[in-house]
Amino acid sequence: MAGNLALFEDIEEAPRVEPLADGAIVWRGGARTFDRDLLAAVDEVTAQAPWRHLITPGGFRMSVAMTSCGAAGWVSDRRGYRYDPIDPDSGKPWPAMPKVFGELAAIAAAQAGFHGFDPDVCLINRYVPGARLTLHQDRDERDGRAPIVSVSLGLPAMFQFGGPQRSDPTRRIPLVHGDVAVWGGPARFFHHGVLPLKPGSHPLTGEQRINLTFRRAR
Ligand code: MD6
Ligand code: FE
Repeated sequence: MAGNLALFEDIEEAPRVEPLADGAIVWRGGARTFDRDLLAAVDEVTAQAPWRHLITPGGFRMSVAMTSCGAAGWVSDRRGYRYDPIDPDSGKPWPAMPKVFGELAAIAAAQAGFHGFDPDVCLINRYVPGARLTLHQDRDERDGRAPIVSVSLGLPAMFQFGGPQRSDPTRRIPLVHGDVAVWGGPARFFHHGVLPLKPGSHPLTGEQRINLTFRRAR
């Protein structure tokens, strides 16, 4: 019996789509077959545009480390948050978006009914235990008709998903390695966040969670 159970634990479930809200889904396991390629591509990006902890316009250091690739990256300074085509740390354009990134993002968006998604920017976040992202909206992108596609790799996280108002009730959705959340259409500007990451280790990423978020920003 124990042997049979051990065998079951090795069988991975097929990816499946879970509805979250009108315009929002979680595609469970959707990125799993790409995981090694995605993580190798993250290493290529961070070799050119290393992880950094942004300082919020209010002067706080973010617990999440961040970098970007594509036509612009997410930057923050005394002037506020914005998408910038130049990485302020290198003075050069951000690394190009790896091919596997764009392909996965388009497939994932289509699972939620957003066909032809062609992201121009990917923000890459690294969470270590304790790192979190407070409830916020993604509303600085030029094209709000395009969805946000968010890929989870490594350690599991508890995602918070609310509504159009900050005060709307939030749901807690566990996101594990390979899960892809998509929100667009009526859910495009819904509040969301990530609760403090719990300690742990993942075979592919070690003691961290990597999140890729794709958008049409410029
Ligand atoms: C997540 N990320 O890490 C969700 N938003 O699961 C985000 O909501 C996010 O990673 C704006 C910028 C970068 C992000
Ligand atoms: Fe966000």
